[in-house]
Amino acid sequence: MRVLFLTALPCSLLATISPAQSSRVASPAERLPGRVIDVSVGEFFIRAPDTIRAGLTTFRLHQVGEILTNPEKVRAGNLAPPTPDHDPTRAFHMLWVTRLEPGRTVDEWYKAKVRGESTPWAVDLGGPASAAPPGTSNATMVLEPGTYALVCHVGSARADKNRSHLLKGMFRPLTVVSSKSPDVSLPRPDVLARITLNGRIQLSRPVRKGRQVIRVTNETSKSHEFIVARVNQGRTAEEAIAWTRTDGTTHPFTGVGGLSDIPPGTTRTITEVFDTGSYIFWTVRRSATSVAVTIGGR
Ligand SMILES: [Cu+2]
Repeated sequence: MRVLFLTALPCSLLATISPAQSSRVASPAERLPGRVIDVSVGEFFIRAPDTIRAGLTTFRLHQVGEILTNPEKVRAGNLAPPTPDHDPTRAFHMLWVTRLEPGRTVDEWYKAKVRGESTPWAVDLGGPASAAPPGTSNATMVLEPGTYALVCHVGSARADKNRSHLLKGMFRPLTVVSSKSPDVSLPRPDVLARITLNGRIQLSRPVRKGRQVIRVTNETSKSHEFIVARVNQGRTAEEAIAWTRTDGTTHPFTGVGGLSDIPPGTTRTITEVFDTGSYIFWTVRRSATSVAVTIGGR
């Protein structure tokens, strides 16, 4: 596993808001693997437990900031161009789980980030991407005992550090304590998604309607995000892949899940519930690195 530096963090998800359009089916279809840890994110905070047990863990991410309380404002703001006074991505949050080497503290890690220092003793494990409320996103991984930081790195890759959610306070410590008999077996996947050369995505089989466990493996030497979005009604997958914020149209897709980051050579699992319709998966939202997925009626 390699260390992920902030400047290399992908943040291309950040244009996925669209009018509320839930593609989710209610539980029990949304049951998640392992111990489920609910994490809520808003401007600019992370709410989560302080301590959890080691083993198979699913982080379930809830957006509770203005995207939930004032979606019209966020939608308009997201379509407006960035200026020194306006950050179109201020209300979009993802989660990165970072494990610190023994003896290191989250305070020490944050101070290093503020100073712009590298932290080779902090290992990024990725986490869930963003989903439009009321949907949630999730990421499943096996956690060892130790000290962790939960972080939102949105905006951190930009030269303008005024937009860094981390520097605005979006981090918190998490202690993982040992468990007597931790569950460490990953859930059986319905679909394997391989990220190959230059971020291309290869799926092992068609994605089906309903609950799908997708195991994503990054076979490249670079970090990649893996985004799952639903194509909005009346729009097409091709339009969604090609769309830019300056097109003068509303968003053609809605974020439903995925991963903020998959470090090189690692595997992460997501659980999504698909309804009939069109979806796109991408590492970078371009035709070469996106896959259109159509879910039939049965
Ligand atoms: Cu954030």
